[in-house]
Order: sequence, then C-alpha cells, then structure tokens
Amino acid sequence: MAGSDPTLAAVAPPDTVKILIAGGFGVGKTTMVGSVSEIAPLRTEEPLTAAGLGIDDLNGIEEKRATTVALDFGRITISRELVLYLFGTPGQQRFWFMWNDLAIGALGAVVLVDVRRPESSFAAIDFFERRGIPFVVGVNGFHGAHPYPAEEIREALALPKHVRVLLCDARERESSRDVLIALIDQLIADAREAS
Ligand SMILES: Nc1nc2c(ncn2[C@@H]2O[C@H](COP(=O)(O)OP(=O)(O)O)[C@@H](O)[C@H]2O)c(=O)[nH]1
Ligand SMILES: [Mg+2]
Repeated sequence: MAGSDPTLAAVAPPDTVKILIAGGFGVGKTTMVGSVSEIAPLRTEEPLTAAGLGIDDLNGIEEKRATTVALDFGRITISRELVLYLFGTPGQQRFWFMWNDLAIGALGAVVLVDVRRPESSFAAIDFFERRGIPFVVGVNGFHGAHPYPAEEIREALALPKHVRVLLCDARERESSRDVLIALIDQLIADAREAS
C-alpha cells in the first residue's frame, strides 16, 4: 500500500503556502524577497521616472532608484514539509487595486515597516486587519539601526497584542527568514486555537 511505504512518505511533496510581503513604498519588500529567496527572484521593477513625480512620495527614500510595478516573487523552503511562496506587493497607492487579487489564497503576510516612516505601512496593516488575514510586522532598520524597541513600535502602530513585532534587516537572509518563521509560528498557533 503506497500510504504505508516510508520511502514514498519521505518524498511526499511539501505543502506550499502563499505569503504576502507588504508595506508602504520603499520599506524593503523587494529587498526582503531577494535576500531570502532560494530561486532568482522574479522582479517586475521599473526605473523610477518622471512619470511618478508628484505621485510616488520619495520623501526619506531618496536613494530608491527602481520600483515594483506588479510584484516580486520568491520561494523559500522552511522544511521538508513546508515551502513558502513569497509575493511582494507593489507599495505605491496607485497600484493598490492589485492587492485584492494578490491576497487570494494567501495564508498570511509580513507587513514591513520602515522605522523612519512607520505611517507608510498603516494602509497595509489596515488591509490585513479588515480581511482577517494573519500578519506579523517586520521593522526594517535602515542602516542596520534600531532606535526603538519593538514594543514602542507596536504602540505607535496601535497593533493589538497578538500581532508579533520583529526587528529585522531586510537585506539579511537570516533576519528575513526569522520574520517568516515567526509568521509560520503565528499561523500554527492560530490553527491550534481554532481547532
Ligand atoms: N540601508 C538600508 N537600505 C535598505 C534596507 N532595505 C532596503 N533598502 C534599500 O531601500 C530601497 C528601497 O527598498 P525596496 O526593497 O526597493 O523597497 P520596496 O518598495 O518596499 O520594494 C532600496 O534602495 C534598497 O536597497 C535596509 O535594511 N537598509
Ligand atoms: Mg518593491
């Protein structure tokens, strides 16, 4: 019987889970998908051009040269049983119409926050809260600096107690992976509670 053959069980395909990487414009979504993905991430970036002038708010992110126009896509294997497919959402307001489609089938999300402009991620937090999609908050410390403890950021963002807040560096694979693992822990805890 196939089901009882341990060699077959060992090669059973892993569960695949769709996760969104969301947050405001320039918070490090593309960077995170790129640092953590084990396949060359699919990027749909366009150079920031005059067309976005006055539309895309570049305040505080003057170093930003490209922007995601559709999505970033990456993959990370967490264990033999679990593979995450990562979808980075476009951050600018003019692309938010895509978020509903991107959210279909997503089990959870990481909302990235730029510690210097936390308000740019309010809309993303609101989006997942309204839809009841579980999320964790990753606080991307630009220049590796974390001036505020996680609890202070939780308060600033008016996040409920159950939402985990993690300080991270989107450029670092390990750090980005830790944020995703915290999300998986959250999803497992939610599932246990519900059953
Ligand atoms: N210094 C620093 N730069 C970062 C960090 N994360 C992202 N960046 C840079 O900030 C800019 C915006 O990041 P990006 O990933 O494109 O943001 P997105 O709009 O959320 O996809 C890019 O130039 C990144 O290289 C970080 O942790 N530290
Ligand atoms: Mg991007």
